[in-house]
Parts: sequence; C-alpha cells; structure tokens
Amino acid sequence: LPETTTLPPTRSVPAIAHPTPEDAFGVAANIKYHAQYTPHFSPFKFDPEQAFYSTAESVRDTLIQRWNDTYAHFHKIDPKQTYYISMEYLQGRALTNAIGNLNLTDAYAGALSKLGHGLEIIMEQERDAALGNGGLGRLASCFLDSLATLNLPAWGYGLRYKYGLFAQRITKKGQEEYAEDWLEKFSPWEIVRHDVVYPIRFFGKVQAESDGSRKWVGGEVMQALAYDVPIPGYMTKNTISLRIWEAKAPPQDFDLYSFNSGEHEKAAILQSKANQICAVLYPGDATEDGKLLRLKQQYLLCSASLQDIIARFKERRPKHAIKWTDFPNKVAVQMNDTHPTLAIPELMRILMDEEGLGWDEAWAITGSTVAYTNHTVLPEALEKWSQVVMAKLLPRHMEIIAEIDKQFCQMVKSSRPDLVSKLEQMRVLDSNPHKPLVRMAHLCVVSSHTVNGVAELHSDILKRELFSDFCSLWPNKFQNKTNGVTPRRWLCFCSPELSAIITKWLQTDKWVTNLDLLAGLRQFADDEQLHKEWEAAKFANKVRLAEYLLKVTGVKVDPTSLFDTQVKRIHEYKRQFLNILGVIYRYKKMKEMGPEERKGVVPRVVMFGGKAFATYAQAKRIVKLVTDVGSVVNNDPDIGNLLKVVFVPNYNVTAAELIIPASELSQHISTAGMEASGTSNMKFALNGCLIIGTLDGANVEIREEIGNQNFFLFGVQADDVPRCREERMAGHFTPDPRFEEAKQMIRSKTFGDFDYEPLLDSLEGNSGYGRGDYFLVGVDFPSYIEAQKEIDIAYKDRRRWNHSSILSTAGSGKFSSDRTISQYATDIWNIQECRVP
Ligand code: 4GP
Repeated sequence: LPETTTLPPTRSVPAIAHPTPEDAFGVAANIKYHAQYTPHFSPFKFDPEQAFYSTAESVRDTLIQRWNDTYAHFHKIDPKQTYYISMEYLQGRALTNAIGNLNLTDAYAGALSKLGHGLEIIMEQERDAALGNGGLGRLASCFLDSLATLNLPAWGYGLRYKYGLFAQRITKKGQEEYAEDWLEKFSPWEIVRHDVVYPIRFFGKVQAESDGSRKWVGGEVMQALAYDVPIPGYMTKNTISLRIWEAKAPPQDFDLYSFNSGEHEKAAILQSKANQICAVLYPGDATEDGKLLRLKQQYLLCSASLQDIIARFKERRPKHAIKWTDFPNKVAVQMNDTHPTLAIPELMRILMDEEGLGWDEAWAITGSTVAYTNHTVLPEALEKWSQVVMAKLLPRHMEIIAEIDKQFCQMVKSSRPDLVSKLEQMRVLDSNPHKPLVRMAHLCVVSSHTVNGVAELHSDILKRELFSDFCSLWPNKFQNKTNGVTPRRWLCFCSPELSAIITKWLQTDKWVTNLDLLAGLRQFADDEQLHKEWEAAKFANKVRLAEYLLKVTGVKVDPTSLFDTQVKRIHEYKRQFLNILGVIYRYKKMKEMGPEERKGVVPRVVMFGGKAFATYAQAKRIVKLVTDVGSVVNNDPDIGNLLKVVFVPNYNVTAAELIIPASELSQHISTAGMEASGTSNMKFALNGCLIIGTLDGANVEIREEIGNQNFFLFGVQADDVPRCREERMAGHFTPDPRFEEAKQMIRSKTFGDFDYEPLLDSLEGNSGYGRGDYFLVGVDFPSYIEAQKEIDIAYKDRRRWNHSSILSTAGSGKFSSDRTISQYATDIWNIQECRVP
C-alpha cells in the first residue's frame, strides 16, 4: 500500500446500529464517516494509522449501542450482579477480538479493502492495552470475555494506568525498562464518564459523633473518574463494562491565587498528586512514599468501585424500598487476589458511617457479599501492610480492621479453644511491636464467604498448608476453581487456519462456545488427511512467527525446526534458568559431536519471552544469560540452524497471539507446588502444542485430560519438595555430572564475561532463601534432560507427534474460561444468565 492513501469517494453515513456480516458497503461508509467527522488526524490523509482509528470508532458505534442495551436490560431486570475487582487486566488488542465476537470480520475486511487497506495491516496499528503484569491480569481479561459471552450480569473494575507496567527492550546489557505509553494517541475503546465521579479521601482523622457513630473527616479529597470499556460477548448482544478509574483533583482545588502570583507548581499540587496515583502499575515500594502510593491505588480502586456498586443498588430501587439485607442478594464482589482487600473495610465503613447500619448488620452483609481468589502461595507476594502506614492514610479503615481482628480472636477463643495456640499466626493483625502489620490475605479469609484457589493442586495446598487452620475452622469456605482461557482469542482469532480445520472435521463451529466438543477430534487422531492439514496450519503459523522473530530480534530461524517456547514472567520459581542450562548442555554436546552424528540432531529454535520485575536482580541476570547464550550459539558456524536461542522482547498479549499458535513444544517447568495454575499452558495445549512440565499447577489436570503419553513429565513432586530442599541444604546431594558441565560452561566464560556468580551461587548448597538451590534446579536437571531426549525422539516420528498434538487440542475442553466462569457463577456468586433480547 502507498504510504498515504486518500479517502476514496463513497457515501458517508453515521452509525449503523447493528450491521450484519453482509454490510461491507455500509461499514465502509461508516468508517469514512468517522474519518471525516470524528477526525483525530488531518481529514485529507487516510494512512493505516488513521484508518485504524476510524475503523475502531466505527466498531465502537456498534459496541456502544449494545452496551447501552445491556445496561438498560440489566437495569430493568435488576438481577444479582457480580463485580470483579482487579488491579490488573491484560486486554491486549481489541479490534480483532471485537469484530470477531460481533461476527463482522468479513464485513470489516471487505469494507477496508474498498477503502484501499488490508485488515491485517490495520489491526497491527493498535497498541496493546497494557493494564496488567502477568497471569492474574490476563485471567481477568479472559473472565470478562466469558462473562459477556455467557450473558451473565457482571462487570469488571480496574484502574486506568497511564503507563501500565513497563515496556521491555533487550540490549547488550540485558533487559531495559521504559515507560509503556499505551495511551500516547488515546484509546478508541474507552468512553469517558464525566457523569460518574466519586470523592476519594486520604489521610485525615476519625471523629466521634454525638450519637456514638464514627466519622472520617479532613485530609485530602481526590476524585475518581470512570472510563468504560465495552466488552462484547461472542455472538450475543450482551456487552458488559470494564470500568477503569482515573484519579483527578477536584476542579475547585486549582489555586488560582498562587498561580497568578507566579507559584505555578504549587497551584496545581493536588492535580500532580492525583496524576501519580494512576501513573504506573506496581510502582516501586521500597520507600515509605512508594508504599503510600500503592496503598492509595488500592484504596482508590476499592472505594470508587464500592461507591459505584452502592449507587447502582440504590438507583435500581425506590428510596423508601432500600433494604440493606437485600444487598448480598443483588451484589457479589470478587476480589482478584489481595490487592482489592480494602473493599472489605470500605464496604463496612460505607454501611456503618454513611448508611447508619450497626456493626453486626454491616458485617453480615459484607461477609455475604465478598469472596476472595488466591493466586499464589509465594510468601513475598502475600501482601502485608504496615499498620502505621495504614493508620496514617486510612485511619477509619485501620479502626475497622482492628475490630475485625478483635472479634475474630474472641470468636476463636470462645468456639475453638484448640486453635488458641495458633491464634497469633492466624490473626489479621501481626502485632510484632517492631513492625506491626496487617495481613491482607488473612483479612480476606476471615471476611469472605468463599476462598478459592485456581487449580486443584493449588487449592489443596491452600487447604493443607497456607490456610490450614482457617480450613479447620471453616471447612466449607474453601473451593477450587481451575482457571481457564477464552477459546475466542486463544484459538479462533489467533489461529484461524487451525480453527477452520477443527470446524471442518467436527462439522460444527459450536466448539467455540462449548469447548468440550473438541473431544470429537479424538476419533480422527490417526487420520492421515487430518495430520496433513494440521501440520500445514501449524507450519503456516511457524512461518509467520519466523518473520516476526527476524523483525524484532534480527535472528533468522528455520521454520522446519522444532519450535520450543517458554513465555511467562521471569522468575526463579518458573525456572527459565533450568531451561537455559538445558540449552547450554545441548549446545555443549553438539559441539562435541562429529559431523555425522550432528546429522541426527533435531534442529530447534528455543524461544524465551517475559518481563523481569525491574528490581528483581536474579531475574534480570537470567534474561541476560539467555541473550548471551543466544549471541554465541546463533553465530556458531558449527551449529548453523541446529540450534537457535531467541529472547523475544517485550512479551505481551499480541506477541503471545503469534507465538502460541506457532509453538510445538512449550515449557511449564516450575518447582512443584509453586505455580498456582498457569494459564499459558492451557493456551499452548489448546493450540496443539505439547508440554514439557512438572506436576505443578494446572499441568496436573492438563496431563489428566490429554493423556500421560502426550505430556513430557519430569521432576520431583510437590510433596517431596520440602524433603529435597532439606537434603540439599544439608549437603546430602550429589549433583549430576551433566549439571556440573552446564554450570562450568558459564563459569568458563564461553558466553562472555558478565558476572554470573550470583546466579550460579543460588544453585549451591549455601543457605538462605533463593540460595541453597531453593528452586531445586540441580535436583530436577537430570530428569529434565532425559525428558528432552524423549522429545527429540518423539519429534522425529511425525505420526506420533501429530497424533499427540491433535490429542492435546482434543483434551483441552475443560480449560475454557466459560467452564470456569460458569462454576464461579453457580458455586460462588449465585448469579443467573440475563440475556439481552
Ligand atoms: C498468577 C499465578 O502465578 C499463575 O500460576 C496463575 O495461573 C495466575 O495467577 C492466574 O490465576 N499469579 C499472579 C500474581 O499473576 O501476581 O500473583
């Protein structure tokens, strides 16, 4: 296409309420209307970028129509509604998904071609909405898709970070972070709600009123402004809201007097403070200011969302008919991890201090409304807030939390004397006199009606270990809800070729909303014709990915190689280190081979991707090691195409949509018991990619569903981990010589002279967390290498590999987020379908 295209002369028309798939002409006219009448650029140009924004505005017309209809319908029916509160959403691009869900992909492709553009190029103009960090955020986004698709009355709440987490660049130094300015040119998907603004107080003090009630007064009062992002369901009119909040200073707080006397910064000080709140996700919290900022974010999210939920509850009934005991019959609040824990004291505060309810009534309502999902057992991720910071920023909430703690202690003492010896560990407040803390997870467990883990193994660990005492107190409170992923984004739209083949062989496309139907592929798992088609679709995806890799890394890979991938946040427990040590060992062995022997080697492209948290030094060393190994291996003439090691920069949803459908092997190799679930494992399996993995998180269930022989298992099991760690620490461990060889390669500076000692040190039997090989890399190394050998053998046998690949997809039915969400709806939220007619 030429750089600049001008708009061809067609008729311009504004919104078509519900375009049909045949409406390419109408759609083209509507895109043109937006290019002319909602211009953000010169109306005389129609480059891909302009065309993207006009296309998005056109799709948005349809979304808004449906979103209004959905709101009106929910308002009329007044069903019980779920509110999903999450600090993170990893939405990715919206255009492909929206037109796919609306069944308008062909209409838009046709319309754009009339206007001189190809749909694919236009889609590539969109930036990922980067409001998340990892699995927890992407899960939230999959859940929204399923909630809308299942016509469930539900909404998401989040924050509108200006910069998200960070964008990653890979240089000679390893990972570098820079601000991810995803809103640089505005997002076409949001609707600013100037009519939805709530006050948010920070600091101040608590005042005792003459009637005995408590009132929080003074301090700073900011505002939360709502932005709505419509989320369309698949093939349904239902279009729900993701409501994200932005912090603002109240307009009257601009100090005109200071400004006119030349003190410009002072005049807008509250605005500048407000801007800090939603600047980034997970701002550094090493300083007290950093901690305050994180707590402000959490409180803003919870307070604005609850004020909004309560406003809606009131709006849907006449003033005289408000019965607060009815609240839990109309509202379910799901706290996605502990970040939204402040929803608990905030709901208590509003009910007591603003609505005048007594403690017992407010407590009963709160307890029947909120539920909590735990996503990790890693101690450093279980939030604990300083009581001092909490009391300073949120004095009334600290009082409420202390009262919850007190009543909990009384209850245990009176009803469960056997637990009294455990009480100090169970309490909400950790009253260590030097560093008094609030344990947010305990506050969640004590206050919620339901607590769930995200895979069977993880939920068992919660019950048996992390929350075992609570579980003995309230055995019925604990549930499992194995995670899932949306098959729309993660199969239909990211791999249309494979989807078409599935539809053809199953003779139905109903699997898109009933993923169990994929099991129907099992009967064809040995069909040669299917093998041919399957392999061709995978190959086309590999070619596409190879082009992308060349573009973003400069590394040329051969698409006939085995594509082996590990993409996820970089963390020691996820063991990218084990993977790269395996690669190093493979490289060494290949170097030792003669030319004849090398001919038998299965060529591999080993891909890594993921972000290391900016302050996590070990994780950054791992990134650096991967890139250093890549620089040597990829340029070694002895090796050629037999091995390539690529670090894909800035892994995000869009990159995942290219990588996952093209991968043939993916690595989910965490130390057993440490990965709560994993969700990319589900996406890979769904796309016919085989897994090498430990018995951890949802791997356990995936292996059960797809069959042991289609899963490359290795490593110690969760129950054996404590014993292995002890033995390792006590020096009762003889390292495998192959493990020593791999480490020695790094020490010998084969991959450059960067100081990898701190990383290598973590593998030795020293002491302390993260050392003494806490993650058991050395223990699992031999079985990992054996599993890799088995993979090489299996890959050479194309029939066997294709057979397993088809069975992977066929066995993935359970891992649809539609299944997960239906279970939440029935077992936790008690909500029913509310379909827009
Ligand atoms: C992640 C878990 O690490 C991952 O195993 C799980 O699949 C995902 O949540 C969704 O449940 N946890 C986080 C986090 O992202 O920040 O704790």
